[in-house]
Amino acid sequence: MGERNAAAGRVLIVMPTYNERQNLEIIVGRIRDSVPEADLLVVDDNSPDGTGDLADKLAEKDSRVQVMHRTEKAGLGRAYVAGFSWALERGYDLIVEMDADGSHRPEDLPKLLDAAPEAGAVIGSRYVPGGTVVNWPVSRKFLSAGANIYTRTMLGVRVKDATGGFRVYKAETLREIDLNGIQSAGYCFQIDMTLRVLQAGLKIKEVPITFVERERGASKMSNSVILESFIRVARWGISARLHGHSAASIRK
Ligand SMILES: Nc1nc2c(ncn2[C@@H]2O[C@H](COP(=O)(O)OP(=O)(O)OP(=O)(O)O)[C@@H](O)[C@H]2O)c(=O)[nH]1
Ligand SMILES: [Mg+2]
Repeated sequence: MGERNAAAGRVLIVMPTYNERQNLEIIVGRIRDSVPEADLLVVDDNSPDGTGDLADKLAEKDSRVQVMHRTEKAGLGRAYVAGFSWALERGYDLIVEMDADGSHRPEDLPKLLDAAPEAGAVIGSRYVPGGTVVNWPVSRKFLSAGANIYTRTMLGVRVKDATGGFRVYKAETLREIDLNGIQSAGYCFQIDMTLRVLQAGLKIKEVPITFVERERGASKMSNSVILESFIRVARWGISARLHGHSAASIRK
């Protein structure tokens, strides 16, 4: 494993957190076991439950863990943009997106990293053969499946899990993208990034994962996050179609 990632280059996992105190230590331990050679950046939005302080304590014990403290809850999209810029400034070769709530299993990460050379970005996918979701209520399954079908239809993307947030980007892919131009704050950020990678003319590879519903802490999914996504995707899709394209086929 060490050899593989040494060949692929330096890996940084960017992990946004908001009130994940109950999850953080467990997930960091699992990351250490699964990908010991990767560095981790926790991007905390001043969580009221003290996640940021706990992250500092973990960072004191482990030089591979770093913490970025931001002042207020501004959405996972903004946290990722800040984390990506941090990674590029420090010369990382592969940048990972991963939730702190245990839904993205660190044990799947070696598989995603192995696929990284084949594409501009790798998505850990729930909706390709072999991918699964564990412990989701029917309502949540509907929301996610519906969001993906809507996105694929509106934008003309073939990616099966365009909203998935367990990903690996090559640094050169992130350099091709205007990160500071990204407005999407919530999970719409994932769709935004999918579109931008395709519009840069790069390939996306989907690798099956097992997605597990969080066991501890509260979801940050909200109606406003869903609405943001619905409106932005409609705007991108309709404006591209008015110009006679699908959004994914526009080259930027
Ligand atoms: N820094 C930061 N992190 C956030 C913010 N919102 C969510 N997160 C983190 O982003 C990750 C995903 O958030 P979740 O609440 O699990 O949202 P989700 O995965 O879209 O929804 P569920 O499937 O219901 O869990 C978690 O690690 C959160 O702590 C935010 O505003 N700022
Ligand atoms: Mg989650």
